[in-house]
Amino acid sequence: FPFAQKSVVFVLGGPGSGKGTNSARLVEDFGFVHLSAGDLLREEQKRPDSQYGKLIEHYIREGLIVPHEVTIGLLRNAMMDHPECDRFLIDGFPRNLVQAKAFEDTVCQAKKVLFFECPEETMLARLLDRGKTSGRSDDNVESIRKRFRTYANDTKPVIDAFAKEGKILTVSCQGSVDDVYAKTRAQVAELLG
Ligand code: UP5
Ligand code: MG
Repeated sequence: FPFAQKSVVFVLGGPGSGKGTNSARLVEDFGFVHLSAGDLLREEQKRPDSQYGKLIEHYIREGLIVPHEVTIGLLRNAMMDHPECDRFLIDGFPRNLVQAKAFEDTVCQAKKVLFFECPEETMLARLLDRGKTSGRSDDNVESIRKRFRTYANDTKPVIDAFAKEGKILTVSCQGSVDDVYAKTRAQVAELLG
């Protein structure tokens, strides 16, 4: 499977910054395949014969980063399920520098990184609101605080590293869903030419 010929855009930003919401709309407008690392981990966790179920459950509730071999394996398999597609949005990954290097060494380089910049208080409000109906084990105040800590300690350095490579496209998450998506769409339209 020729990963090197694929065009991969990482979608990063803090918990609740709008990665999933905007990725779903980019799929409609630009024909990306959207792979959320978190969604893939939650699906794997639910699979009755998964050897990783308990481990994933623990890491997600604690806001910790699942060992990258697991996540990269899921992402590779999901990419191979779409041999016809040459554009992938990889959402919520890589979350630390080790994961970033492992993916770029063994799968492929990212073309660009979409970064949703969002203040913590906005993310907190959105996640607590979503938590009323999401059923996600990590949409509660304690888990959200832990997710923020992991984001600041481990994921921000990934964004800084990609910024040094000139790969970051920043979108402010302030404004309505439609406003934020309009800014996102414009950045991606320019990227794809
Ligand atoms: N919303 C969105 N945009 C809005 C706007 N402009 N105005 C008002 N409301 C807006 O959005 C969050 C909520 O805000 C929604 O209710 C939405 O309607 C509203 P969403 O688009 O879902 O934001 P997103 O950034 O996708 O938030 P998510 O909670 O998915 O981010 P996380 O990064 O926390 O979650 P993820 O699923 O990526 O990861 C979960 C866990 O999995 C991690 O904490 C970690 O434990 C584990 N994980 C790994 O270990 N490794 C990985 O590589 C990936 C994940
Ligand atoms: Mg998400």
